[in-house]
Amino acid sequence: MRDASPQTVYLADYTPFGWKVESVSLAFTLDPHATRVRCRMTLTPNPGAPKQDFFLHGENLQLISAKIDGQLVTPDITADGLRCAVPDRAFLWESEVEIDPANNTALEGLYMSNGMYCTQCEAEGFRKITYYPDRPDVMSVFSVTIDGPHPVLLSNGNPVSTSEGRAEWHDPWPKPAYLFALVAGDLVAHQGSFTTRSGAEVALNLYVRPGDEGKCAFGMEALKASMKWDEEVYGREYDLDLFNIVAVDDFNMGAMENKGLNIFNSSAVLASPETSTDTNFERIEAIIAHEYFHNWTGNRITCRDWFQLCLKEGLTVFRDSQFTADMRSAPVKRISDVIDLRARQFPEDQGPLAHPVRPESFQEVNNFYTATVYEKGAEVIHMLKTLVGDAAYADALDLYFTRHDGDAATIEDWLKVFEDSTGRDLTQFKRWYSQAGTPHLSVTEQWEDGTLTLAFRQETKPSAASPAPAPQVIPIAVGLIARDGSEAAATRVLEMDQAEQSFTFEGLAERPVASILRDFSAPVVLDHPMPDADRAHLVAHDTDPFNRWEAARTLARKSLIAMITEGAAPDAAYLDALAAVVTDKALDPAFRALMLGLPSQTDLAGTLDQAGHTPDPARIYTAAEAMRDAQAQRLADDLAALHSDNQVTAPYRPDAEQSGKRALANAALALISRQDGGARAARQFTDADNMTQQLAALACSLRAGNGQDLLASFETQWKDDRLVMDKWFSLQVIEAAPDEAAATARRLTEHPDFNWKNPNRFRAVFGALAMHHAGFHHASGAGYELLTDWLIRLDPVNPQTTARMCSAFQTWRRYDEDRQSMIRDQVTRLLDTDGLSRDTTEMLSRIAAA
Ligand code: B3K
Ligand code: ZN
Repeated sequence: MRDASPQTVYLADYTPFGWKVESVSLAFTLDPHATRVRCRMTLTPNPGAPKQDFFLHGENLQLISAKIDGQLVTPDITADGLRCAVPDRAFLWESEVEIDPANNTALEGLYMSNGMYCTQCEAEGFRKITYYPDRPDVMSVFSVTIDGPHPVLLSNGNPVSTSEGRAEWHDPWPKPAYLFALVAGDLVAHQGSFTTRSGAEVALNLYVRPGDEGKCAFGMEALKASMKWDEEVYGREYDLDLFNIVAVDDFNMGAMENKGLNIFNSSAVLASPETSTDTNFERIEAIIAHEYFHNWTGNRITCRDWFQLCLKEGLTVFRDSQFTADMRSAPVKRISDVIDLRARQFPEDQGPLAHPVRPESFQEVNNFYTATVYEKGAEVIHMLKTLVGDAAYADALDLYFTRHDGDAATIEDWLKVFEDSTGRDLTQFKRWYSQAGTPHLSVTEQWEDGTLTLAFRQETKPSAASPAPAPQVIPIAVGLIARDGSEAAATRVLEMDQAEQSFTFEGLAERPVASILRDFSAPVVLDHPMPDADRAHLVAHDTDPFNRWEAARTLARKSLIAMITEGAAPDAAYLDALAAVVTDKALDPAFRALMLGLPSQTDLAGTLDQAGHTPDPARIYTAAEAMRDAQAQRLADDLAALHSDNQVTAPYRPDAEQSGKRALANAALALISRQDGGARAARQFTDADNMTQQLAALACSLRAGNGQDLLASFETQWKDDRLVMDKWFSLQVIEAAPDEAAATARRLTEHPDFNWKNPNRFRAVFGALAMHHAGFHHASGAGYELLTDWLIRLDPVNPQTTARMCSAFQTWRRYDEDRQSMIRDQVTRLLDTDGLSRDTTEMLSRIAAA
C-alpha cells in the first residue's frame, strides 16, 4: 500500500515552534553505509509560541542515543520524528544517529554520487540527517565537524580548521536547516576571487571531479558578474570570506543555494564551447546568478513556512531575469520567458494541478516547486514593479532588506513593505497570490471623433483551487502605432481592477493600431480581435519588441488553428510579414531567430481546448510541419544568405551577440534542411568546432532522414562525456517522427549507458518523450504506457523525480475519449502500485480528480 494516510498541511494551521535553537553543533563521521551524526543544541523556550509537545523531525534515522542535559533519555520514535518530555527551561539536547548515504537513492538528505558525499536539504531533507526542528522559521548558528578520509571536506560558512581527515566549519549567519550542506570527496577546485565594494576579499571555488577542470571558467565568470550585479542593482554585498560551488552528477533539480556552499547539478554549471550549446551557457549563467541572489532573497531573508516559497523563489527568478536582461538582450529575455511561461505555467494553471502562487495546503511540499510558484511568482513581481514604477520598486526593496534581514518572512510582510513605502493599498493585488488560474483578458475597440476607447473584460475560470475567482488588478501596458508606422502614443499603463472596464485615448488625428499588453505586462491570455492587416502592421512597426514578436506569433497561431480546424492553407499575410522582419538586417539576429519560431504543439493544443475544440495531436503535428515547409518556401531565396551571413568567424564566445547569430543561422539551417535533404547540415556537422553548431546540424540531419551516420559518429566522439551523452539520448527522441517516438525511447532504455537512476539521464529520455506532443499522445497509447512502466520502476528509487514527471499527464482532460481512457488506465495502474510514494500519490490523485 501507499504511505500511511498522507497528511495534508494547511497554511491556516501555522504555529511557531515552542523553542529557539540558540546554536547547533553537528559532528559527522563519514562512512558509506554507517555515517554517524552527532547533534548538540541549546534550546530555550520560545515565549511567543503556544504550549506544545517537544517534537523533532526525523526520517530513516537509526537513533543511537539521546540526552537532555547530559542524561540519557528514551524518546518516543515514529516514522516522521520523535517526541520527548523536556524541562520547562533552557536545556542541552544531544543525539547520535546512524544513516546510510550509499543507499539513499532519493537524493534527499545526505547521499552519495560517484563516490562523493553531498546533501540536498530543501525542503525537508535535513530530517534525514538528524533529529531536528526541520522548518524554515527555526534559524540557528551552525558549527560543523566532518571526519572522513577525503581530500575535500566542506560545509557552510567559513573554515575554522582543516587537518588531514578532519575539517571544522562555522557559519556565523543564523539559518534554517534546509540551507545546511556538506560535501566530501576527491574534488579539484577552480579558484577565483572577488573584492566586494566595501573592500572585503572573497575566495571563490568551483569544485568538480578530476577531469572536469576545463569546464569551470565560464561558471566562475558568471559568479563574479552576479556578485557585482547584485551590488550595483540591489545594493547587496556578499557576507562570508568564502563562496563555494560544487558540481554533482546525481541531482534532482538544477542547483541549491545552501549558505556559502551552493550545490549544482553538473549540467547547470559545467560548460565548454565544445560540449555546451549557447542555450546551455545562458542557462548556466542564469542559474549561477539565481543561486547567488538567494543569498539575500532566501537566505538572509527566508520563508516563515513552505507556503511562502514564492517569497524567495518568485523574487529570485525575477532578479535573475533582470540580470540576464542586463547581461544580454532585454527583449530576447522577455520573449523567452513568456515562451517558457506558456509552455510550463499555463498548462499547470489551466489544469488539475492549478494552485495559487501561494498555495494554502499540500501533502508533499516538493510537489510545489512549480512553474506557478517560480515563474508566475516572478510575473507577479514584474506587475508590482510596473504598477509602482522603477524608483518606488527600488525603495521598497531597500525597505524589505532593512526591515526583514534575519527574518523568516511572509507574503504579508512583503506586500506591507510596498504598502508602507508607496502608500498604495495592495489588498486586491494580493489576489495574485491567493487565486489560481490564468485570467482571460478580452478587449474590444471603439473609435469616434479622435477618441479610441478600449473596453476590457477579465474572466478567470473557476477551478478546484479557486472556485469563485474575483477580479484582479491587471496592469495593461498600451501603446498606439499610427498608420505611417510612427508612434501615436507612448506606452501608458492602464490599471484594471474591475471585471469590465474601459479606458480612452483622446485627441488622435487618425485611428491608430493599438499595441496592448506590451512587454507582457500581466500573465494573462489576451484576446484582442483585429484585422490581420493591422496585426501585420504591428509586426512591421511596433516599437515594443515583445509585442512586435507577439503580433507575428498571434498571426502564426491563428493560421495554424485554421489549418488544423478547417484545413486552411498557411496564411500568406503571416508569411510576408515574417519574411520582412527576418530579412531585416537592422534587427538583432537573436530577435529574428525568435520570430521564426512557432507556438509549440502543446501550446496549440491548449489554445484549441480553450476555444472548445478537442485537440488532435496528429493534426496539430501535420499543421506545424506544413507551416514549417511554408516558411521554408516563402524564405527560399533568403535562407542561404541567412545561414552564411550569420556564421561567426571570431573565436567562440557564448555572449548574446555571437549566440544570436548562431541561433539565426541554425534556424535558417533547419528550413534549408527541409529542402536539401540535410546536405548543408551534414557539412556543418563535419565543420563544427562548437556544440551549438554540431548539435543543431545533427538535429537537422535527423529530421531530414540522413542523420544516422552522424548520430553514430557523435556517440563515438562523446561517449565519455555524460553531459553530451544526455543530449545524444534526448535528441533522438525529440527528432523522432510521432510514430517512432515511443519506440525510440524504449530502444534507448536498452542502451548500456541508460543509467536510469541518474535524474539527468532519465529526463533526457523521458522528459523528451513527454515533451514530444504528437509522440507522447500517439493514438496507440504506447507513449503513455512506456512512461508509466518507467515511473513505476523509478518511484521507489527516486520519488521526487517520479512525481515531477507525472505532470506529463496533467493535460489529459483536453483530449478525446480514447486518449482520456488510455491515460486514466495508466494513472490508475500507477496509483495502484504497492508502496507508491507520497510525492507521486499526491500528484496523480490531483491529476485524476480532474
Ligand atoms: N531552492 C532550490 C530548490 C529546491 C527544490 C527542492 N525540491 C533551488 C532554487 O530554486 O534555487
Ligand atoms: Zn530558487
